[in-house]
Amino acid sequence: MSLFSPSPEVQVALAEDAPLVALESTIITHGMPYPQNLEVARQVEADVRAAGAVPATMAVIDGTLHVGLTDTQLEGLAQARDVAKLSRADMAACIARGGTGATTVAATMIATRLAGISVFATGGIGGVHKGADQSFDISADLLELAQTPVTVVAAGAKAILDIPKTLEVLETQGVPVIAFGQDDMPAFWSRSSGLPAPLRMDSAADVAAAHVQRAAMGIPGGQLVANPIPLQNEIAADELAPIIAQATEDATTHGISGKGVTPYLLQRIFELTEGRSLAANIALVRNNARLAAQIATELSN
Ligand code: PSU
Ligand code: MN
Repeated sequence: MSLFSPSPEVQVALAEDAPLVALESTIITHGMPYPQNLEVARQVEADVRAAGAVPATMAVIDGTLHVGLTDTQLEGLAQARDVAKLSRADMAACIARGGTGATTVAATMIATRLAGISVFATGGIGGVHKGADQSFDISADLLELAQTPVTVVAAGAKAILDIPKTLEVLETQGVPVIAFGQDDMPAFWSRSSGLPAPLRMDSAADVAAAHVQRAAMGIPGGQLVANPIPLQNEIAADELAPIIAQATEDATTHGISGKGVTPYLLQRIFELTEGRSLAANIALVRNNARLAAQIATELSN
């Protein structure tokens, strides 16, 4: 039984050991509104190609785990409503049932490993939510980073999360958190969270070398590369703070829990910033895709 279906382009790249960059699909179905989600998904794939690598967007469609999507499949996902959000817990069940779903960071990492790909680009990872001492809401993304050997390029964790606690969990789980080109941990829409990152690297070659070293030593798990949003696209943290507080309060008022929390907060912040959060989000995902392509190129050399 073949566990996944590569697109023709991905199949060729895998056979030739060409650089590949995995991309997730929850950002398309649950992270951005249509039609911007489709435009971004296409643009990010184009960015990966322009940087000399092959994009592999992951999704489960009618019971098949696709590694690399056709444009028709991408469009179908972008327009679909009520698509399942698949993480480590539900991806296998969805496939077994013949269902359709978008992959989160955790599920995309699993697909990435199955396909033999090493690098994955996204916007932001899930983490420890504010109020986690009561809700226990900690994203499966953190535990996936601890066990699946994929280098994930993200713009840090969103300020909707408790960033200090997210860093603590990553440290406990033995996940290298690498700020790229600066000392501070980035915070998604803002270049700095005000907290120092545990590690700093300044070149794609260094990130690739650390990935190889970890594998050679048999240390399970991946690396998180926290790549700051480009300066011209940044939204100041103090400007966002009241908006995030409002969105978080609204989530509590409406009794949102479990898988619904992150999509609800993203949608609410989009509304409250009148779409400005989206422009920044798009810029940082593209920036991450370009860095991931460089890391993948270093790894294939
Ligand atoms: N953070 C973002 N944008 C996103 C997500 C997280 O800034 O689109 C998505 C990713 O797919 C991530 C998932 O893996 O939300 C985390 O969901 P949860 O918090 O339910 O684990
Ligand atoms: Mn959660």
